[in-house]
Formats: sequence, structure tokens, C-alpha cells
Amino acid sequence: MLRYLTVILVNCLLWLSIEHACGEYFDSNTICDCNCDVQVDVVRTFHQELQTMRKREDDILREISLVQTKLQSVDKHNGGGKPKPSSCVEAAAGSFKSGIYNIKLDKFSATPFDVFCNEETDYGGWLVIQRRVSDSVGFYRGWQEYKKGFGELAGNYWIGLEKLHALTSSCQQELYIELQKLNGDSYHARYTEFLIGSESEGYPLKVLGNYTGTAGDSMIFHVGMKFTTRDSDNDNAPQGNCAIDYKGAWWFDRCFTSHLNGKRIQDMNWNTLRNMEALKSALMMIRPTDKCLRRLSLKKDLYQ
Ligand SMILES: [Ca+2]
Repeated sequence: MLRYLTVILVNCLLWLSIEHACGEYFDSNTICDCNCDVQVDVVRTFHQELQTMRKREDDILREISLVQTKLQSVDKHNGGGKPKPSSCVEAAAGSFKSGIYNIKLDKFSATPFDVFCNEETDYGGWLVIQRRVSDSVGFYRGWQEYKKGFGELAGNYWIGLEKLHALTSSCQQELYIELQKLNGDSYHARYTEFLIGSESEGYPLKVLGNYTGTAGDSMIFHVGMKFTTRDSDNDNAPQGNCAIDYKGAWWFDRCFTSHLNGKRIQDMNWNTLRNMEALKSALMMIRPTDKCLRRLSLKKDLYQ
């Protein structure tokens, strides 16, 4: 269309110029008394200008095509124009159903990964970081496995310290722990903040926030402690390694008031619930705080 309009415009200008060179009126009944050399020059000049304009038109069309390709690439990278969710609040926003969702965390990797989102507890949006429901998966493991994560997303599961660090340090999170006793009674412990440091720091429990709940606060004792596994002793016990002594891995001090990563279900402890009383199940979940949600909301606005 642009090329067609350009040709019409140039032809009109050419016609007017010839008309001007030949006198005020130029029709079949008028004898041309103009200088033919001038007429030829005018035609040549406009022909050259026409060629120049066509070249510019081609250049512009090429640039438009390039920009369109780049925009399509950006759309593809962002999953069809929408940014990939970075939390369960965003991922399960449309369905409100618990299950496995795909999220992306720039701080962790350019590749998205699956997480289990819980939509049952307190209006949902919780991301499961640890779950114990049976002894089908052993939790007495070394540093690399605790770093990477293990188990099954919908079953016995440990998300991995590297993801936990990325999740909690990218945007402020709260922590929800649900515990069940052998008799079936359920209890919970909730903390307004939860922040895990980096591997170079020893994945410490840096921030926990304020406690509310029914299980009692058995986690506060561990704030500031690095993570300890059977092959990486970062605890405060001068003799030995708490992870070996209690067959698990945790933010051990000397050694614990809570320990939910015991080898078997019966090795788990939450002392304020009742010291050394066996538990039936455990569930640890994180969710963006209001402060984080405001940031996510701002980020979403930028994409719209
Ligand atoms: Ca030690």
C-alpha cells in the first residue's frame, strides 16, 4: 500500500512539473513551445528521486520486519506475552486448585521448574518446600542432595536449599508448618518471615519473623544457624555432628528444639508440641508476604 501511494504521489508531481515547464496550460490542443532539454532534465531528476524513495521504502520495510521479529522473540521468551509466574500465588491464581505448577525464578535459573502449590490452607498460594507423609523416601542424606532437593513433588519431598535460598531471597516469604500427631490431631506454626542464606554462608536460617499458631514455637531456637548434614558439620555441638547423632539434616544448634528432616517419620520432632512425641506427618510451605505481593503487582504492571 505504501509503495502504491508513493508511486501515485511521484507521478502527480512529475505531471505538475512537466506542466509547469511547458507553460500554465498543457493539453492536446496546445502546442508545446518549451525547451525539450529542460523537460528531459525534469523527467530524469524525478526518475532519480523516485528510485531514491523506493530504496528508502525498502529500507523502512526491512526495519519494520526486523522489529516485528524481535518482538515475537521477546513474546516467545516470556511465554506468549505473559511473564512466567514466580510464585504459587501467581501460578494457581486462575485455577485455585492444589497441584503441580511451573514457575520461573531468575535468581535460580533461566529454566522454569515444577513446584507443588497448596490452595487449601488459608486462601492458598502456598508453595510446598517439605512434606513427610510416609517412609517411602529417606531423609538421612548428604549436603549435595539437600542442596539439590529430592523426593516426589506430590509426596515425600524436600525442595532443595538452592531453590529455597532463591525463593526466599528474591521476594519476602512467610512460613507455614502443619504437623499431625499419631492420633490425627493437627497443629500449625506460622512465621511472618522466612529467609534462607546462600550456600557460601552455609544456607543459614537468617530470618524467621513472628510466630503464631497452635504447635508452639520450636523454630526460633534455630535462627542464625547454618544447615548441617551428615557430611557437612556446621552445628554448635563441639563433639560430633547433630545430623549423624539424630539421623537427619536441619539448622542444628546443639542440637535442636525442632527437627522435621529425621530419617524416618518417627525421627521427626517439634518439641513444643510435646518433646520427642512421634508425629504422623509434616508439611512446610512458603508464601509471598504482602510486601512481596506489592512488588509482584508492580512487576506485572510493567508487562501490561
Ligand atoms: Ca559439630
